[in-house]
Amino acid sequence: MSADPFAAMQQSILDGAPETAAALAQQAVNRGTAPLDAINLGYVPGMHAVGEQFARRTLFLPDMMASAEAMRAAMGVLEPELKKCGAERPVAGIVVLGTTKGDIHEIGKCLVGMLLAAHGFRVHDLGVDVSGEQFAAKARELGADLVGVSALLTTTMKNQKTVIEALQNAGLRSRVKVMVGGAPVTKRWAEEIGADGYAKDAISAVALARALMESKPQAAGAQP
Ligand code: HCB
Repeated sequence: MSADPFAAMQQSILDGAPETAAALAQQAVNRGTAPLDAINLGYVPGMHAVGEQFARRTLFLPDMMASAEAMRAAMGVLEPELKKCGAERPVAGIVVLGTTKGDIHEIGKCLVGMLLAAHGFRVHDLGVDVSGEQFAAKARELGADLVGVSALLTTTMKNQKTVIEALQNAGLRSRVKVMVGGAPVTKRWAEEIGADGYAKDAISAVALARALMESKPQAAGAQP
C-alpha cells in the first residue's frame, strides 16, 4: 500500500474496495486528519479518476458501481466527523436537496448535504430521481430557503430547469433560492436556466448557500 495516505485513499476507490476505503478513513480520523481533507484530497480525486477511466473504456459499469460502494463506505466513517462540526449551531438556513429526475448519481449531492449540515444548515435530502413537483412540495412543507439540485448527466441537466419551473408554478420562486451543481453543470448553464447560483464543489456550495441566504429578504425558515 502507498505511503501517501491520500494516494492510498484514491487507490481504494479505483480498486472498488469498501473495506480498505473505510479502514483508511478511520486511520485518518484517528490521526486527526481533517475529514474534508480526506474527502477532497483522497476520495474525490479517486472518483474523478474512475470517471476518466470509464470515459476511456478502461473501466466499466460494474467497476464504477464498486467504486461508488467504496466511496460510500469511506463517507460512512467521515460523515459523523463532519456532523460534529455542525452540532449546536443556530440554523443557517433550510435546504431541500436532491438529484434531478432520471438521474441516480448521489455521491456529490450527499457531500454537499453533509457540508451544508456541518456549517449549520438544516438539510432535507430527497434522494435521487426527484421530480420538480417533489422539490416544490418539500420546499413548501419545510418553508425552505434554498433548493439544491444536482445533475450528473448531460441528459438530466435540463431537469434542473424543470425544478425552477415547478417552484414558479407553486408560487414559491420569489422566496426559494435555487443552486445547481454536478459534473456537467456550469455557471453559464445556471444563468441560462435562471438558477440563483452554481457551485463547482461542496465547499463552494456552502459559500454560495451563505451568500444566497444573505441576499434573502426574510430570515431562515420564515413563511411568506
Ligand atoms: Co455515472 N456517469 N453513470 N455512475 N458516473 C458519470 C457521471 C460520467 C461522466 C462517466 C463518464 O462517462 N466519464 C457519465 C456521464 C456522461 C454524460 O452524461 N456526459 C456517466 C454515465 C454515462 C452513467 C450511466 C449512464 C452509465 C450506464 O448505465 N451506461 C449511468 C446513469 C444512471 C442514471 O443516473 N440514470 C451511470 C451510473 C453510475 C453509477 C450508479 C455506477 C455510479 C453512481 C453511484 C451513486 O452515486 N450512488 C456512477 C458514478 C460513480 C460516476 C462517476 C464515476 C463519479 C460521480 C461522482 O460521484 N463524483 C462519474 C464521473 C465524473 O463525474 N467525473 C460518472 C464525485 C462527486 C464528489 O462529484 O460532481 O458528483 P460530483 O459532485 C460535486 C460537484 O459537482 C458539486 O459538489 C459535489 C461535491 O464536491 N455538486 C453540487 C454536485 N451536486 C450539486 C448540487 C448543488 O446544488 C451544488 C453543488
